[in-house]
Amino acid sequence: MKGGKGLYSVRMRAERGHAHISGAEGIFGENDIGETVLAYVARALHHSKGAPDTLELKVELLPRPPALISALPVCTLKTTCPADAKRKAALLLARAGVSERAIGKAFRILSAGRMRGAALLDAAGGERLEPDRKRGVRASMLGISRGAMKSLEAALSEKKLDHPRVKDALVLASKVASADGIAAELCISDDPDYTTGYVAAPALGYVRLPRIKKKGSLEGGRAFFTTKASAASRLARYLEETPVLVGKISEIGDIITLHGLQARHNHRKPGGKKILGKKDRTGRAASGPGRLGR
Ligand code: PML
Repeated sequence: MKGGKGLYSVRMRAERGHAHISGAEGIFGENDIGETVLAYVARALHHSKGAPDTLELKVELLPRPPALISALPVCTLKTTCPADAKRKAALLLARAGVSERAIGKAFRILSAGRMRGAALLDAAGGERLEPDRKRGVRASMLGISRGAMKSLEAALSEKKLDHPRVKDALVLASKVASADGIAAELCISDDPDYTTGYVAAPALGYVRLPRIKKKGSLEGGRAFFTTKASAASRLARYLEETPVLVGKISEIGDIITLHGLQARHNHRKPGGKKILGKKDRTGRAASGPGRLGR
C-alpha cells in the first residue's frame, strides 16, 4: 500500500438544514474502518442536538504517513459562571501572546455562533485571515493511535472525563497547537447543552473551562490565533491537509485554580519565565507572551 502505509482518514459530518449536528474523524488502519464507520453513524443519529437529515462519510487513503505528535497536557480550571470563565480564558490567551483586540474579536465571533469552521485571527491585530470567512478553517486529517487512545481513556477515566467530546477536542487542539505559528486556540462548544470550552496553546496545554456559557446558549465555535499572519495560507493547509497522529499522551490533571495552574508550571519550569504573574490572579492581564512549557 502506498501513501500513509495503509492508513485512512475517516470523517463524518451530520447536518440538519445547513446546521451542524455532529462530526467526528480519525486515522485508522484498513481493518478498523468498518467498525469506525458504524460507531460514527450511531453517534450522528443519537446526538443531543437531534437527528440529522444529511450524514456524510468520507474514507480517504492518507497521501503520506502522518506526523507523530504528543497530546497537550490537560487540566480543568475552576470557574464559577460564564463571566468568570471568559475572564480566565481571556487571561490565558493574553499570556499566550494574543492581543486584547484579537481576544475581543474572537469572543464576538464565537458569541454570534454560526461559524462552520474556525476563525483564523492574527494574534496581534485581530484581523481575520481565513480565505473564506463563511467556511472558516477546518482542522482535519487527524487522529490518535490505538495505544495512545487506550492510555488516554484510562487517564481520563480516573478524572471522570472519558467522553468522546473531550477526546476529540484534545486530539484536534493538539494538532492545532503543533502547527508552526499557532499562539493559541479558543473553543466554546456550539452544542447548546454543553457548557465547557477550552483555551489551548503550546505553552499552556489544554485548559478546560467549565461554565463558559449558559445552558441553552447558541454561541460557540473555535478561533485559532497565529503569530505568522503572512503565512496564513500555509498554516491553513497544514491544519486541513497534513495528516497528524497523536502517538503519546501527556498528563491529565485535576481541577485547579488559576493560582494552582501558575504554581504547577512554576514547579515544572523552575528556571523558566513565569507566564502567570501575581496580577493575573486579580484578573488584570499582563501583556506579552510567556512560556509555561508543555
Ligand atoms: C465540542 O465538541 O462541542 C467542543 C467541546 C470542547 C470541550 C471539550 C471538553 O470538555 O474538554
